[in-house]
Amino acid sequence: MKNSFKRITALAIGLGIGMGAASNAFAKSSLEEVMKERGLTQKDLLAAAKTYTPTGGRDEYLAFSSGGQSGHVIVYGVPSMRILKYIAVFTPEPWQGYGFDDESKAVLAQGKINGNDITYGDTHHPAFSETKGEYNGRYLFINDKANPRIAVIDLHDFETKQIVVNPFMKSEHGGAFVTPNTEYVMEASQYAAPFSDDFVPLEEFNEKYRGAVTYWKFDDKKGRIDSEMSFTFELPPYSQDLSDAGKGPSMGWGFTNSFCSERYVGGIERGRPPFEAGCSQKDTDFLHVTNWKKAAELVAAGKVKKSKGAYMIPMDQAIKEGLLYLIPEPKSPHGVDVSPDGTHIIVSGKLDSHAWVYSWDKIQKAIKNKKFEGKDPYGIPIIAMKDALHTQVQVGLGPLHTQYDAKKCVVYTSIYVDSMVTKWDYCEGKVLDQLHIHYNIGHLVAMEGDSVSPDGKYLISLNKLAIDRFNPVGPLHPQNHQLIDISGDKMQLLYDMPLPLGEPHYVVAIKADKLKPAVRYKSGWNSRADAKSPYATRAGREKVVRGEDGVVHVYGTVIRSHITPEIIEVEEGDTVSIHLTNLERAEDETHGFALYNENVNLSIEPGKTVSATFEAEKAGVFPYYCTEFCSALHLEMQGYLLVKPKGYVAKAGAIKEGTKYTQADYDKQVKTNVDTQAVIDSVVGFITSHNYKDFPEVVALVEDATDQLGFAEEAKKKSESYASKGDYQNGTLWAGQWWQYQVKTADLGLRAKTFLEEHGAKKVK
Ligand code: K7E
Ligand code: CUA
Repeated sequence: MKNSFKRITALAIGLGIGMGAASNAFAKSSLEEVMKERGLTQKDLLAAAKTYTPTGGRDEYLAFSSGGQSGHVIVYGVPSMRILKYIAVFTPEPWQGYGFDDESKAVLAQGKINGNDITYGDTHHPAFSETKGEYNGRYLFINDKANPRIAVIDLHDFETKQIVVNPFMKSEHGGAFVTPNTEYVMEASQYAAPFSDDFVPLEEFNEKYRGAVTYWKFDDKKGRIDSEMSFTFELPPYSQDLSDAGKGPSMGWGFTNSFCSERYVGGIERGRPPFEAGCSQKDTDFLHVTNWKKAAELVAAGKVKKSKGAYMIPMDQAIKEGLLYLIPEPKSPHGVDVSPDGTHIIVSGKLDSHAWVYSWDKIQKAIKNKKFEGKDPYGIPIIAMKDALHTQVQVGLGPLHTQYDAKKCVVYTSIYVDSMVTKWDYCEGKVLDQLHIHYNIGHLVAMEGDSVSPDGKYLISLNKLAIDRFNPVGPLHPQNHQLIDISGDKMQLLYDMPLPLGEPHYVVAIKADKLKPAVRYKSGWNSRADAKSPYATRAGREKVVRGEDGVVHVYGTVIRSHITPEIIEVEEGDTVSIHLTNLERAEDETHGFALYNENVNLSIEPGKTVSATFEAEKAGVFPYYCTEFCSALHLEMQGYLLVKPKGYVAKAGAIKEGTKYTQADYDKQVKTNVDTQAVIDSVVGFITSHNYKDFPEVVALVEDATDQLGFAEEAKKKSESYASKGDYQNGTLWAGQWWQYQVKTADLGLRAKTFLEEHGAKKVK
């Protein structure tokens, strides 16, 4: 009997249906028992110990992952691999109210193309802002491949602030990559297309279709891209791919890959061999080398003309001024990665088993000596491969991207076809280690791997497929990010994390302590514009007014646990604009606002002011409420929008009370309140008799509790005033409100007390 149970359990584990077994494991008390029950090895335990983060623990790094077609950015901790946030970027996202409030709609509207709303993105490459080549933790940029756009995310509040649309491109891939002081954000096109917006037949591909690389000027003070001062290089129709910015000795230069430099145009249906055949004929493609520093000087000197309202440097001008060069590179390359010291550039060709290491020193010499092997059909000088190459290393089949280690000369290259990571030395040109992953790695990321001083430690393999790794969830599988320990000589696989949101391409990871996000906004803040909102409303100043614009403006507030106003009356046909300010100062006291039928859904973090404008087309009753479980009386955080028929005349009479209250009710409530106050006093006694001021978290809680107690005092006065006049209906109700504030105070006080107990606060005299 016992044996057969064991067998069934083993079978269940083998089949991956070990739910019962897993929960049994919890009942076991010794490590050995748990290991046996779950079939874990010593190696597993070691891996677990390296990733497991106990409750309340923090991660050393934060990873910002592209969210692929979701158009978001995914934030997770390393090494725990716990997902912390999805940042809405190109796509509406209800939890954050993104694309539902007027303020964020304005950001999304910046991303319109030819007047069309584009409410998704194909995000590929996130990049941190840098100072002297180090991540400074202030901004994150990300590109949209499908619709050539770049977004700016402020890491002060993890919100998207700006979207810029490339005026020349019709698709892109080589963004976002930043120059060492975030002077510029690089964006290179992918599929060649005419710069103009009209029809151009494919027969004119060579003459009229173009590639490009744009250097978006970043205004660090404003935290926004300055389109006016940005410029674009016109490039041949070579299907430009990834980019990277030079640093150190290569500072001032940018590098951009290409594939299909054959300039092949497919057309299976016309009987032409497909793109994939025509785009892989030549043994080499071109690495584009652009001098942005000198280009910026030309722009500043007024020597660059504008086209479509933006600075554009035509190829002949770039050639004449010495701003643009080509170098042959391995066929159909993908990544181009500049070394932390800026001396080398690694390019891998997907259809070549080698990684190629270029020497910036050699490239520079060739440019200086005007030593070229010829020109391309557009007259761009070509530096011979032998005059640029440092070495070639056989790394495996289908090498894609390379990341740099903290150890000098050590790099990791993703090997797509062989599904592995190759660790190698680019100075000596030798392979050091290889690790198989599951399956088909795309990008990979090492900690602070794109900075001038990579940290190494962990590597994450960003896999395209998740076959046999997780419980099946239908034909569409999650992606799989695999955490690898690279601190030793041998790489060690630690953990699989499924990522079920779009196809993430690239990730960047930053030391967590470089990020200092806010816990609240300045009161009445429009977070998207980073300015005080004209609709900011203070407590007691709530109002509904018909503005000069004919719009009914509701200036409202939210605070535990009520929305003011609780009743909004408008007339059918009115345009209504509801502006809500969250009066909370307490951490994590976000309120939501959902309104029936109008597609209004807001997220109002402490201090924030958001607006929702809509047409009240039909008369009716429209309940609204808070969507965040913000307090015990959260369900009661509700109200009604009453849209009255035109010319409606109110019927006489007051609202009939559902329940009548007497003096006995009043006395009972007051007794409860007095008892509650005793609890509060004892908690306050505990807190003040300890060194709570040494704990900023507790100081914040105490501040919040003091506010709530102040509100309780006001309600108490109202209650007593009504009762003294014999109005026990209002007296009881206000006594109830007085109690509500007491409950919030007690809740905060208890949280503070628990915190002090858990953190070993000391008694003071
Ligand atoms: Cu998928 Cu960098 Cu767009 Cu490679 S990219 S994998
Ligand atoms: Cu505010 Cu629920």
